[in-house]
Amino acid sequence: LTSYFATWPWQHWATKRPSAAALCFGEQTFSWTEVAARVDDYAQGLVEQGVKRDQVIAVVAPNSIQVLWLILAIIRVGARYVGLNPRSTQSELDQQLELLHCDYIWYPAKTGHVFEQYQRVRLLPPQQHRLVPVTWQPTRPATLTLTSGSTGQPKAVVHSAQSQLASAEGLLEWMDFSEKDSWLLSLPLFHISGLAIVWRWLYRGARLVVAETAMFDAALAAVTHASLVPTQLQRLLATQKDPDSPSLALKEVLLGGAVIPVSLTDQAEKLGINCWCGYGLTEMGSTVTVKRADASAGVGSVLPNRELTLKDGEILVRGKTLCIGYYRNKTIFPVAEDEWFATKDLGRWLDEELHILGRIDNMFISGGENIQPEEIEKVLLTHPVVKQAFVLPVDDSEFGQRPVAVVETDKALDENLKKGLHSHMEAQVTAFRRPVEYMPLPDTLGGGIKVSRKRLAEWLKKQG
Ligand code: 4YB
Repeated sequence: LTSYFATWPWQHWATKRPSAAALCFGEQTFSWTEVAARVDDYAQGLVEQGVKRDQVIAVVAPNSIQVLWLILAIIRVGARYVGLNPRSTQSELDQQLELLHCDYIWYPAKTGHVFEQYQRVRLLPPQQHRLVPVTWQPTRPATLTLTSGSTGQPKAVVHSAQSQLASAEGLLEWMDFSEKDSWLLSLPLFHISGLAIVWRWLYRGARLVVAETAMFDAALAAVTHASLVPTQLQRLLATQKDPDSPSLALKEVLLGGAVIPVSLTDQAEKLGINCWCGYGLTEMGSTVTVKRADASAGVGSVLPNRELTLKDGEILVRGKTLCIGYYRNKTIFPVAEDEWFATKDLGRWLDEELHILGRIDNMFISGGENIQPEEIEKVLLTHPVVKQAFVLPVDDSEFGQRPVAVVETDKALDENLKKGLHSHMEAQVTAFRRPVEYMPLPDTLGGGIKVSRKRLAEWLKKQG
């Protein structure tokens, strides 16, 4: 195994380009020397609080510069970082923390949650100056990332620095990201898409921009690079219609996590933003396939350091970016039975590019016919007012199950629009696949980085 750096990546850059700007937070800029010094300080602070190698530290917080310092310091002491979504309910967090058996927890002063059983750590400067006795070992477990899958049962995916640097290396062979460029920390550090930004920054020795929520839009206009889920890009394009909005420095946007409508990338490209359409997953350290946006709805071809094959329509993946395993009961279990990891995603090659057809476990049966919800969602998304669309089954005495559409629209979803949507579908979708009803996506379920189908289904059940 080749290793990317001979020492901690921040130490490498502190030696190579000590005064280059590495990290920007509001008005503050840290050079690589300053980043390396801070990480060592906070790492020493963790050691003084009792943190040891291989221990697990859970962080329940939205993105902030503190969370970034914590992640780097945790890795520096040979411990393991796991981020939890602070918008989860108490019972979800309790379930996740139980799975993780974490040794310590960090959360901001203001929290709506209770974490009585867990010992709290702080981000403290060291009391004594002594170097943390852990050397750079790129293959040791460094981060745990929760992924819920379809069942909603969380799994903790373990990655090493090596697997995530391999992910960064492959992507940056295709996508330009120079030392002078800045990538906004535009996705949560408790999700693989946010962590992947940190590893690309470390791999390249470029600039990372961390913004408070209130400054997010301004920061997004000022950086050169960002990773966005399609709904974030949609929001950005909407703000650009305001003549007072700041002009964009944004050159490259990496999209992923959900279906990326061609109409969306068309609009962004017209504003001069180079859009990259990706398909990725937590187990592979984010992006697996990618392409520059074009007229087709595919997700491009396989990046270096990854391999992909189809088996009975299912996407299987492997390679240097594959995680070490799943963490439970204080043990790391392998993710793949035979070296290939089965994604549960259905895919197809069309003109040398991968197309994602949907998830195997979203499929349902209506009157004896298979229905793949994503197929219907794709058609809904071609309607000009539809911004997000989800098709879910509802129980039906005659058909077993029938499709219902939950949509986010530009205009109010009144009877008129419902009729419009129905005729849009009538023209393109066979009768048994057409939604029997259209409902507005509730605000409480539409935010965040990914809409949970499990939560949507629970909400739908309550609607009667
Ligand atoms: C898709 C999909 C697609 C994933 N079409 N379904 O750095 C990045 O690659 C990045 C940049 C911007 C936004 C997101 C990312 C990601 O990492 C996304 C990775 C991700 O979503 N991981 S996940 O474990 O939470 O979910 C994986 C699942 O998401 C896949 O198994 C697919 O079902 C789905 N998905 N990209 C359609 N382009």
